Amino acid sequence: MTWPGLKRLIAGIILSTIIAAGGVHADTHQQVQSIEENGYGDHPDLLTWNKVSVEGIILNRPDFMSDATPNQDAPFGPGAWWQMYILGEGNDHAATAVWMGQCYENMLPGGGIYTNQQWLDELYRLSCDPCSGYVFAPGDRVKVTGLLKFYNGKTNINERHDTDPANNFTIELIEPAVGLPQPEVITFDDVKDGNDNFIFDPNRQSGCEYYQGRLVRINDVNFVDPNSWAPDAEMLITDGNKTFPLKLGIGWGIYGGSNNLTEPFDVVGIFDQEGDWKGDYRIWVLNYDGNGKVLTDRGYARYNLPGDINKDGKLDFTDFAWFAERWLECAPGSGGCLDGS
Ligand SMILES: [Ca+2]
Ligand SMILES: [Ca+2]
Ligand SMILES: [Ca+2]
Repeated sequence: MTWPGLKRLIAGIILSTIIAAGGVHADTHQQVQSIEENGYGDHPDLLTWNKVSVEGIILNRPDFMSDATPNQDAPFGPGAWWQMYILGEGNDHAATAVWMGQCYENMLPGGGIYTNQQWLDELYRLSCDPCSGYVFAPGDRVKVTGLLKFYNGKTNINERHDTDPANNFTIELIEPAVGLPQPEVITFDDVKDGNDNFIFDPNRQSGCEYYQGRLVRINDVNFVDPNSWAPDAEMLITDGNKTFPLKLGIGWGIYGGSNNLTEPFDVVGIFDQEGDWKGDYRIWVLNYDGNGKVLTDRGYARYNLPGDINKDGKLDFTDFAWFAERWLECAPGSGGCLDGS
């Protein structure tokens, strides 16, 4: 071989070694969420065992979205489950949900069930960066690597409902505390047509698909039925003309049970889809800080009254009853309570 030929060979070997060391390249969230005309996902790795990586900003605290308390004996469905949304940045106008459950056997025979301790270990593994031990929070920039699975309108990263460690996904820190972006302001007309039906664009350039998974704000709305407020409740908001589904999370500002919003109010939440591939969109608000004007959690309350559990600015029997009702409850993994349980 001539010297120039040998040089090209060496350069080629070095280059391919660098590429191999780089591991899985990151897909955009737009690539992962891409769909066919009927709304079903069309990413090629929905049909392979290749793990896919995406990068973006953590949008939510999983514990405000679902109750992940271990329950290995859950009779139906996944029992305990956990979900985190990862938001694309820059031109990557999409987002991907990362999901797992404890009792896959109820969902997919052969999928297995995590024991309560295994489930807690899995959640702990996913709650912090594997190298540094840094504990994740909303606003962190991370890289998620795992298998893709389409579910009810979204392409998720999950374990394909199998406890086999080969199906694990990983979350790695890229940069801590980058911060949450400002929500994108939308109107009912952006996502609902003249007949109050969801606008569905399979190219995902407009309508509901364009906002799926994104942090959005919708201003000047009323509840259709304010009395349906409850943790995890499905509500409806309206501008007096069109309506949109709103799902409340289980953040403890919502658990307190207080709806003190002055109508009309604004909403900031995650634009989600779960159900029909071309419909069943909703805005998911995971917590409420009691501010009275915007249904969202800005991270601080309207009043600074220690012990005001439902954040209504009053320390009264409601707070006491809430406290008394849960006296001596303790969270799994907290080391047990005074009564030794
Ligand atoms: Ca969709
Ligand atoms: Ca696993
Ligand atoms: Ca109170």
